[in-house]
Amino acid sequence: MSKKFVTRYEGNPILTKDDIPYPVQTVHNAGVTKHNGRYVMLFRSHLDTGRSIIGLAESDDGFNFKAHSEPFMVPSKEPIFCEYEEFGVEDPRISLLEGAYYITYSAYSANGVRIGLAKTKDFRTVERVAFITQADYRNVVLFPERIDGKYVRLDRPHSELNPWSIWISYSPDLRHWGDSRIVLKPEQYHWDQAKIGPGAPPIHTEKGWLNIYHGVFPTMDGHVYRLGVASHKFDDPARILGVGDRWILQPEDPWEVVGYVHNVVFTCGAVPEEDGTLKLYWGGADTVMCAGTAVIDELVDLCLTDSRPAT
Ligand code: BMA
Repeated sequence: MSKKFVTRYEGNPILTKDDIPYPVQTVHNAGVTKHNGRYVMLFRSHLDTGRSIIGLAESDDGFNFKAHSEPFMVPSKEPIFCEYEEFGVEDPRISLLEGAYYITYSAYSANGVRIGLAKTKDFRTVERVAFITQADYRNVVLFPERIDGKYVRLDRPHSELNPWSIWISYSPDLRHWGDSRIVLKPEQYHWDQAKIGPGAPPIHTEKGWLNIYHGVFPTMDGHVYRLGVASHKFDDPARILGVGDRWILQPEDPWEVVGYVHNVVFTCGAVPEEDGTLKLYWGGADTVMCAGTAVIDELVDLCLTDSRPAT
């Protein structure tokens, strides 16, 4: 039997639409962080219009979450923002950066999909900061600290010519981004051959930044979404130290195999713990939220010792 890198929580799924006090069709693709010793989850929900909003749930142990009575983010009514998020807000990622929690989310409108940046200190109020990409971007994760004085992110533009790949970009102020370079591409005839994208915000480890990303494989029965890992050099994250050849998680539980979109495990968040493990969170079949644990060193070793080419 091949090695299991992620141990699923026995109580999965940890959050479903039945746990939400307002009407939603799904609970999936959540960013998770710790705030004042508690776990805070921002989850995406489809409404019965097919558009998405973002809800908030909290937990003491990282597995048993209770949702707040109201959504946390719905499409903005404010000028500029309302033009670009009318069709919904999706797939939030949370990074604690210099004392504030920054949320990157996909904003959908007739103008396409682009990335919004929002900010909160307490998860009670939230303010929009700016749109930080043009259209045709999803899956943006911020590094949790400045590197060489600059803010850094991994992003995933989509274009027709290039296979959808992971890029890196830099900013002096979190609003203006540039110096973009491609760092990680799908590998041909491999589990992540169709497209890849950043998943959880990068995690600081002793051997570089751990990047848990999603990769997609096309089959006659539709696309399969799985998760894999890459390690980036600590002081120069444009340099990849290794990319794990094997996936770390694939759809296996019934609620990952069947749902709103079949055969999907999709992460937007992982929380590192002091004991060297991390809690990994993923949406199952775009329908429910699931959790599991992994040993950080094992994920890093997979990147460094059993690697496939990065580009
Ligand atoms: C991607 C995004 C995700 C979703 C995944 C599987 O393109 O839309 O939000 O989880 O597809 O449907």
